[in-house]
Amino acid sequence: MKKWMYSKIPVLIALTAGSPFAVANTIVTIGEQDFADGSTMNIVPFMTASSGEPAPFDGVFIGSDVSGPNFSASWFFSYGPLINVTGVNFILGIYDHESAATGNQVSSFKVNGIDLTAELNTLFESHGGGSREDNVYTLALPTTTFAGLESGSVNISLSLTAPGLGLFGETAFNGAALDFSALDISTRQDPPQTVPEPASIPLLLVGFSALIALRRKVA
Ligand SMILES: [Ca+2]
Ligand SMILES: [Ca+2]
Ligand SMILES: [Ca+2]
Repeated sequence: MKKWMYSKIPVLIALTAGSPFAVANTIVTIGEQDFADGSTMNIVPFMTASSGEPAPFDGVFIGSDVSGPNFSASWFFSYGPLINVTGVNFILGIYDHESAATGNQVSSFKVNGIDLTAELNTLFESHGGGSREDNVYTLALPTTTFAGLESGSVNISLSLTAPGLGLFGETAFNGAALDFSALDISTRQDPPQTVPEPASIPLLLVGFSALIALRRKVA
């Protein structure tokens, strides 16, 4: 009768896992944020706080709730070209836009000519917008805007419409003012292409597999 005995030593394989790509954030801002979301103040403190910042973020009230016209402004971000944009947040601090009034207050919003009126209006209607209220909104821009954002030149245009809000209810026009605006741009950082990669050393540890046979002879 024969009896075989053998032992196993596990075979260890260390996989060379690919390291995830790093992500960098580029933040460009026009004007400076003077008020937190939900702040309510009269026009004079608002104008004073933003005085001296670049137009249209210089505290000047654009249009008029009572006599018109409606708010309309455009501004321009300029920064160096970027590559591999993976996400962009558009951030806006705006005063007295009055989305709390009935209907939609955003009549037009474009980023490099791409119409995002509905997207910004949904955000405006989601909260804030009381009379003399300053709100800060963050809108994640769709991928259709990324090519333009990689160019480093971004035109923003925003127009509002009535009704606004006044002491005696809704108004025939809707003026507003701007506190600040920013773009928070995420880019994927690929490994440098000019540096040769170190020789890949696959960590393959082959364990020993021993087979020990004991042969016994039964007498
Ligand atoms: Ca509204
Ligand atoms: Ca207004
Ligand atoms: Ca400001």
